[in-house]
Amino acid sequence: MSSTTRERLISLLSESDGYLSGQKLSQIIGCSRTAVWKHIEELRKEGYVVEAVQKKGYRIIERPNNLNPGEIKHQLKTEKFGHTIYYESQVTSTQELAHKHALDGTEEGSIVIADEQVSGKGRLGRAWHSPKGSGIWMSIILRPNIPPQKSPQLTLLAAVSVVQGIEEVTGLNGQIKWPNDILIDGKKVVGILTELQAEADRINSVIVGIGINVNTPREAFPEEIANTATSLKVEAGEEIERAKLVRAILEKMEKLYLLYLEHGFAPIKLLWEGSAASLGKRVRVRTITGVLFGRAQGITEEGVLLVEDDEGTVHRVYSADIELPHNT
Ligand code: BTX
Repeated sequence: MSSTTRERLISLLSESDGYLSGQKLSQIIGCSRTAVWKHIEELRKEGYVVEAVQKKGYRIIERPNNLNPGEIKHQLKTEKFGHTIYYESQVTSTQELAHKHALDGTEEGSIVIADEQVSGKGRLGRAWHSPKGSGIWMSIILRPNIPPQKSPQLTLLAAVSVVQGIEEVTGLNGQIKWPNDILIDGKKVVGILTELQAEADRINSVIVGIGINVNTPREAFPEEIANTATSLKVEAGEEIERAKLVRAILEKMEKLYLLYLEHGFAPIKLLWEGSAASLGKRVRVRTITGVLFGRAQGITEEGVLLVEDDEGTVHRVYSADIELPHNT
């Protein structure tokens, strides 16, 4: 079944109050009733429970917890974000694929999303554990007209959007650890990786990669992250609908992105500070040049972290890993 027919069928059945007859569906979609029936069978194979009642028609009574474009687009309230979706059941890394689509000129707000990544990327060549079916592994393509040195601000913007999306869908309160981790109860539930396609003074595209442990069971984390990672399901105590969370994040992110383009970083900075885990606290800062201890004072208008050491010198930290007191 072509993905557009599937998307149409899912949204028609989802938006209808009651049953929709095979005849009506075939008229709207423009295919035979037998073709509609075949499409319904395909949906069932994907995990939809579709009730069929004689003389009335079809009705979806249960949806699978999947990330198919039709599921994400159903009820998506954005102008642009998520309107083009490249979905794959398995990829090496959604970042890799997003770079290709960005080069090919895909529209701003396009997303690449996968059910599984076999070599998910973290920062600095690290790996991101991205098992099948339990997370959100997604890359969003942006084309802001800003100088390349401002691009770290988009990582912070993405972090705020994800915190807002998580709160709306699960009620959980994420805390942002500068620059790109979201923690719940001190454990990492989200990682964000921002990459650029740019010339010296001009951005062609920014690829914002977001990895969220959504329904990962506690025991499914590999040993090396078992004590530092958590999932929304573990924290909320219930299964979370992934497509709904993707929608919420896209909606929040589009709003903040438009605000950012119009008013700059200042309003984003305020929101970011409101969810920051490290501000005012003693932190250990690991950069490529060494380790620094001090108090995280805040972030600058550019998104740079300010850390005051024990001698009272304030350091500007552009890129580093931060450790908070309870895990130092
Ligand atoms: P990071 O370098 O800050 O974090 C990577 C570190 O986090 C790893 O070294 C490991 O200790 C730990 N870790 C690995 N996997 C997980 C996990 N699932 N949950 C919690 N902790 C973990 C963070 O990098 C940026 C991650 C971005 C991931 C997204 S997914 C979509 C997109 N595609 C892609 O390949 N990467 C991004």
